[in-house]
Amino acid sequence: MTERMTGAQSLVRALEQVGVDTVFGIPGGAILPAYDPLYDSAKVRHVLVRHEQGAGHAAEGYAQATGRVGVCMATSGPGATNLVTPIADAYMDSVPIVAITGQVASAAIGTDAFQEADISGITMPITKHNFLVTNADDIPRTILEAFHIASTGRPGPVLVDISKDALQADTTFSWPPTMQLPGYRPVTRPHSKQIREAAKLILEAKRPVLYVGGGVHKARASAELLELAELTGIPVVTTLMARGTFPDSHPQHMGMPGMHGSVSAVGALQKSDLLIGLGVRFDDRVTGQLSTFAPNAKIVHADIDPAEISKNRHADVPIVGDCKEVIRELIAAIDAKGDYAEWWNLLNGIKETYPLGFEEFEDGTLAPQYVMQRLSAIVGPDAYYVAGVGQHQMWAAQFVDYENPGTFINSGGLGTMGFAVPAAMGAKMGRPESTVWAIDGDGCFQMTNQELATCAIEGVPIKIAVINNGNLGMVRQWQTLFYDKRYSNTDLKTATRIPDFVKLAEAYGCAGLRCERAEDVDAVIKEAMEINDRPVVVDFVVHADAMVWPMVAAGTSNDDIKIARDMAPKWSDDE
Ligand SMILES: Cc1ncc(C[n+]2csc(CCOP(=O)(O)OP(=O)(O)O)c2C)c(N)n1
Ligand SMILES: [Mg+2]
Repeated sequence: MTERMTGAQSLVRALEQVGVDTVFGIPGGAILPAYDPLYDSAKVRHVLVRHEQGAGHAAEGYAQATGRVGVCMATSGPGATNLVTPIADAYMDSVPIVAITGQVASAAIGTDAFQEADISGITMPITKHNFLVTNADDIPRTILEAFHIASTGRPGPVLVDISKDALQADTTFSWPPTMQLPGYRPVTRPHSKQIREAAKLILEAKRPVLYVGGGVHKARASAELLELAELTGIPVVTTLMARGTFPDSHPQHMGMPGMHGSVSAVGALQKSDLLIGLGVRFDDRVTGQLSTFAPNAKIVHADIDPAEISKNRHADVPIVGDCKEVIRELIAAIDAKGDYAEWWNLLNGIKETYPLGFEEFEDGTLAPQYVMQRLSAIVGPDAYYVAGVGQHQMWAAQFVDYENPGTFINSGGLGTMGFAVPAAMGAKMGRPESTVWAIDGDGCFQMTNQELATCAIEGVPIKIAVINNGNLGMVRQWQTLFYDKRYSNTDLKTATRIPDFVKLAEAYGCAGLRCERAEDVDAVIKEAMEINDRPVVVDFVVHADAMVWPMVAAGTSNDDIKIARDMAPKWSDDE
């Protein structure tokens, strides 16, 4: 099919052709030509957000909940630069989004024109790829390429910056265009020799661990993972990005490793003689001090991105490939069972001795971890939980039980405060039939809560648990531990009800509830679960001094994990 139309019309047609149903954005001068045909599209719903950062995180939430590419749109200059944070966030967490920005007219590029910013230059290091389009004829092909790049191989953000004159020019639309991506050929099939080597190491190992990261769910390989784990009997740890990829309730699950991981997960890695890393980055938050990380372990490292392999820790057996195919081939290659009985004795001992726990407060104030446990118990594992960044995020990772892949959505790599509300909105729009709870901090919530207006107006009834400890709690925790309790600029004074989150919720057309005592938690959660005609904000007023434990202090060894202040687990009886 070939039709005459404007560049802007061809953009909207291309979006329809690649299957876009939702775009989050805000118009402005340079992108305005695109908003005109968008007005008529019967297939693409544009959601008018209140801040472009919200558009970007909403696209991420949509992408993570659906597995499809999320889309956001902004105008040139400040509109585009407001997308920088979510683009960087998507890059760090390998989230497939396409960001479409208007650019000043091509003749004005480089003249410091009104609202000009070199957004393709700015985002060069934080996008998987980006395009500057100045010719209307290139728009459909560029859109097709952008969606292909964002969603294949290691997923990630792609920016398409289109000059205003290209949007306004006449062009011919024909579909499908031919992609021109020489050199872009992600390797998905693992090399069979590497698989054989890995299988051999697995059989020889006495203390193997499946170290599972966000890449496994991105490859939609959790069923294969379960099969491999049960076939081999190897213990599994799930990183922050992999919570739910392997069921928490499974007896082989050792928990989350890392700075705030469980003793059993951290201990399993440290004492292992073989780590089978699947879709992981050996991130510093998992390894702790790199030189002392899993000192006796050989490494099998499978990832679709060859740049990840041996980036932080040398891989004895590197495997480049899609995790689904890698795991399938490992299953096929493993024809006997290793003997891991002693290993399991040790690990089960650690798991029993050091379960996750928390402190209750004698003055009757609410423990935030208790709120998580009750949310988990009442709301259940079929909901999506979307966290902000800070202590509440760690408690959400620790104390909510995840049974289903992809049900915990958070900002892992970049650690972006303000992620939760807009990402929850995007997740709910992608999965309208599911319950979506944002678990946010009182600090984070104040960064992006304006998207409550979007949710209320667009009919997106998310639920938000604000874990209100009155402080930038995670920073305060570090001040308690490492800065002699000198609380420089971490008291938000939220305890003085500035703002009053219940009134704020109501001002935005949402329901607002408050909970301050343990005995009310269940009733408030149930009340929130019953409100489905508008978003609900619950202000959980919790104790300011609750801390996240266990903890491996930044830069120290995983071996020095503490289960509370100055309290180390006893490892001695194991070797
Ligand atoms: C955009 C941004 N600015 C600053 C930080 C540093 N930071 C990390 S956690 C945190 C505190 C978050 O406070 P709150 O949302 O109240 O969560 P809490 O830790 O109290 O649960 C801060 C300031 C960050 N991660 N992101
Ligand atoms: Mg806080």
